[in-house]
Amino acid sequence: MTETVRLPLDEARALTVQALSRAGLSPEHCEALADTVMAGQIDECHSHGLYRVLGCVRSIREGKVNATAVPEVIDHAPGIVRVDAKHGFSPLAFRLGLPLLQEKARTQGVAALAINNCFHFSALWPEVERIAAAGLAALAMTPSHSWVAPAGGTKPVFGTNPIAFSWPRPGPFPFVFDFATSAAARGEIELHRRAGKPIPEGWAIDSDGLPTTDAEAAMAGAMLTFGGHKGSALAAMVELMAGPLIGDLTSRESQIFDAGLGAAPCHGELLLAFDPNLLSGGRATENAERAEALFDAIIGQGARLPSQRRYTARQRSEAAGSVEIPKPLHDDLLALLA
Ligand code: NDP
Ligand code: PYC
Repeated sequence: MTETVRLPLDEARALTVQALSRAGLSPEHCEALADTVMAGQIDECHSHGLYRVLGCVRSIREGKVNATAVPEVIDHAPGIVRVDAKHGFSPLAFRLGLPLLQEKARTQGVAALAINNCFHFSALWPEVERIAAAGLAALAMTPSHSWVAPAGGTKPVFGTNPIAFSWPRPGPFPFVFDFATSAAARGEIELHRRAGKPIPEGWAIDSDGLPTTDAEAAMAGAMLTFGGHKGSALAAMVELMAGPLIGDLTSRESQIFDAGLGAAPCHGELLLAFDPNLLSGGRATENAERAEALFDAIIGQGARLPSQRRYTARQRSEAAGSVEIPKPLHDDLLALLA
């Protein structure tokens, strides 16, 4: 079993900020990235928690990321906010575009936030949760690098292309799901490789197109979509909606842009926000009750809602005031300060 290290929350955050800052990232980006990776670690989303700091630092050192980028928020149309991330990381761009997205959704019923030219490394649930906290429903999607074969094929075309959705509920925990359209996130395979563990069958094929449970061979071959042709079609939708639709790169184009450097994917992200009150003709309260009845019907039979595991983990981490990470990861993070 891998040895672990327990870090107080403030120490984990300080380590994150120091590592990113040492790599040359501006204070505004350091804060936005630290919030994102700490949220991931607190919710025990290990593939998108502190582990991501390693990839972010590598991306900065490779010289592709604009570490001091100041995102530009553009009031593009009555229902569209555009944020040009100027080749910086996405969390700050999201943070700066969010207020105008919320304002537009409340006025128009529906609004889009198109983030362009961003390096994207994070989970999407922190973003859709923020939108739900403002009483709005949300959808978010983004491509990545072309690592995933289409159903029926053997060569990578799609990214791991996550889709996230949120629905505001009474209390602090909205209904949220957030999943890769591949059988698992790339980060999960990377964590298996780091731990020297095989991956489950059905996640990937090797470079000869044969099923593999070897994480290294999977990363050199192609990942598989979840649900066969269904995940494949959703992955194509994400490519189109968060790529050409908003004037940004597909996962294949992002991979070419990377030129083998192994930096975080660079492309766009599309977020949509919906005002339940305007869209229901002012009957938001009644309709929220009907939504709660739906959730009751799910939970009432012993099924769990997506994000329930995360919310339980969050309560556990907050009560402990600390997070637990593998010792090899802690060592790698400390090495970034040397
Ligand atoms: P998982 O398969 O671990 O989980 C997907 C979703 O399903 C979560 O909302 C999860 O909730 C929920 N879920 C899992 N099991 C159950 C269950 N038994 N009943 C009900 N709901 C369940 O996620 P992925 O590996 O697909 O993705 C992990 C993360 O990687 C995502 O946050 C995603 O945004 C990120 N990612 C980011 C990319 C990028 O380009 N930026 C690319 C690909 C992925 P819970 O968390 O509570 O278990
Ligand atoms: O885990 O697939 C992934 C991923 C890609 C970009 C960020 N996370």
